[in-house]
Amino acid sequence: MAKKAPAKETKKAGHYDASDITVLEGLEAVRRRPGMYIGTTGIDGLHHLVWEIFDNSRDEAMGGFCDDIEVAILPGNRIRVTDNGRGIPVDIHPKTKVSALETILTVLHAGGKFGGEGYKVSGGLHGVGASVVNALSTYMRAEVHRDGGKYVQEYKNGGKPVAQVKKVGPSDRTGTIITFDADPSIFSVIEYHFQTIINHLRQQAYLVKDLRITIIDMRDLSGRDIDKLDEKDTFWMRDLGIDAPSMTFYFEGGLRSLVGFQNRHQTPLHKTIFYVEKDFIPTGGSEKDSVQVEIALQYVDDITARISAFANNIYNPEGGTHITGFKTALTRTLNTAAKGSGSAKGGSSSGGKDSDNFTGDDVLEGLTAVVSIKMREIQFEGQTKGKLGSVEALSATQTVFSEAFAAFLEEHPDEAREIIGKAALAMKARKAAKAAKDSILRKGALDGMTLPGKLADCQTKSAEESELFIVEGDSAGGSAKMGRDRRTQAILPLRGKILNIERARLDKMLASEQIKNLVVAMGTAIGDIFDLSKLRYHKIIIATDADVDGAHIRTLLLTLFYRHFRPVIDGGYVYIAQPPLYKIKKGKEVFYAYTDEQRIEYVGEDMPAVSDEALAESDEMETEEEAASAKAPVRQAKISVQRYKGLGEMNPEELSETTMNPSNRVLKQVTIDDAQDADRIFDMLMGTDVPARKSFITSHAKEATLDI
Ligand code: 0RA
Repeated sequence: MAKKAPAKETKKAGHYDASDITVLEGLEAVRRRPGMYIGTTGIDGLHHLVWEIFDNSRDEAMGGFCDDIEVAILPGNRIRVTDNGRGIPVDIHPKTKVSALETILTVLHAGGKFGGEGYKVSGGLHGVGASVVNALSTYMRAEVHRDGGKYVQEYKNGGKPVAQVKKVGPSDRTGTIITFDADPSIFSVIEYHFQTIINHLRQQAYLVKDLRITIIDMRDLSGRDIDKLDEKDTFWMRDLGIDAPSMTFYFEGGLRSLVGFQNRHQTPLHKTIFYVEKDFIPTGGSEKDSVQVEIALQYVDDITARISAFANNIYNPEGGTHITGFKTALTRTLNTAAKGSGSAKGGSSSGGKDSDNFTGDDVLEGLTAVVSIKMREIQFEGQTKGKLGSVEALSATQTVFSEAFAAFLEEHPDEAREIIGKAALAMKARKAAKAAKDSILRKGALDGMTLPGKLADCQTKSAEESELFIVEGDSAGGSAKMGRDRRTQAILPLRGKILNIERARLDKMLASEQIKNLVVAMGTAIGDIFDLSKLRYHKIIIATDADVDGAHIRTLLLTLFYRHFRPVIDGGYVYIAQPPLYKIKKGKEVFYAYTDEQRIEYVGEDMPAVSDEALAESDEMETEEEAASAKAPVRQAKISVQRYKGLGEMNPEELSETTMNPSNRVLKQVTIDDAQDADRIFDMLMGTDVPARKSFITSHAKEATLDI
């Protein structure tokens, strides 16, 4: 555990005792597992060392005690960080015999927390402090200017003090200089990237307004410049007059400047950048619970959102509670403002309906914003601190931003008009995009949402129970609709000639309204997005007429299934209905014959089928008895035989009784072999060999009917 040296009474006499051993063990732990403290021992970890030392100076600046920091990369990749703060206290605590300086540089986590009141925000950037840097350095030197003196203490070999801090001369300024050499036995490479340091320090300069930050790369000195380099004799390296690459950042506007910088290549929609900086004290809390909220934003004329989040000057790429609070407040405030301004949302509506409200996404289009909060006892989610977790930051950000942004919109009518107009445009675009998407879906060739109007669907939603009858012709369709069990049976009539079968190719078939209706009714979609689990009927029953046209249609449907919906066949979901060929009446008894053999069985060889006309008349009779008596004089026997040429000739009751009712009907389950045959036949029918086609049709017409 880290010890708080000044608070403990462990020193007696001399410089080393048990507590120092604890300290050395602490630093040794850092050396054993550096990754736990700085993430990696690669190039990122190396740069972390710079950020750690810099953070201490920056915290001094945030406390208002420092306005100038210089980071120098010296020859040999030595880092030197100078600030003009108060200087780390160097007086030896009479009881501990250890200076604040030595504590900060040798005790884990002692950095920013030391001195309590001096810091508003405790903890360095990565919360581990300067002692970690010391532990991972072969050499460290601390130089402090305060109380009229210049004090120095050096450390070697991973943080071991060479001696106590010593006054080496007078000084008329205040400040701290930390110099260190990263340990090459720890880091895989020791070569700082000037640009990486520039980028990080530029960002930090935006976050701490009125702080001047200078970066100097003095690694490549030559001739006279090398002679001038005396790092121990100067306060600011920049004062040596050495010609070295350097940059200085200073942003009066803080986050406001950062937003301007981020928008430098954009076209802003309004001139004034919104800015707020305020301390939020939660109800019932005190000063120490306060959350400092700082936000700047400006809209530009593109559609992406650029929101940067910081907590205690740590960048949070994944946002967190402060961003949640900000977005909520942004959406609400803009909706309220838009309602107040009436015509803002295109003048069509006075608002009130949810659909007229901006969504969270609407108000983000074209937004550049930086949200930065500072608070004590901060909590992050995950190891990398990529996301702020502190819940207090949510209401703090929401409250501070809501108030300030509403006031801004009121005081800046031009900016308000532009911003609300921008969100309104985004809302319009969103609605238009949705409408377009919806209409594409509606128009989509196989959109399962829109069942064809021709389909008389069943009531049940259970696919296992559901049956789809594909019937040939509208008149059969009408009878089937009347004769069905509407709970479980759906009817899809196909028009008599569904296609010019001789010309149609399969891909063209899919473009046909008739086939499309079937595919939509099935629900599975087709091609890449085919999904058997979406099949809406577990029995798909092809009920075509017992003639050549019927055979054609059946062949075509089976080929369609075979080529495009094979799993539907494999699953055993496709059937062929077998309507009867004859209706036979013997007195009051009615038989249906599904084959000629059956007919002969019922009425004998010599009994011819009656004329269609006679029976057609009899169908119009009111009762069976009347019909029978009407025929009696013609037949002389009370036996009549009717041959059905098509399903359309059956009345609803007959169709129901013979073909649809599960307890009477005969269904043939289609096998993959059947479908394959159909596919072959289809090819032949489609073939260019016209004579072969003709001969097949005539010789197989009967078979095509009866073979099923
Ligand atoms: C503790 C107390 C005081 C200043 C500092 C630490 C301090 C630390 C660092 C680290 C880098 N630069 C720094 N500058 C100051 C305040 C002591 C007082 O009241 O004067």
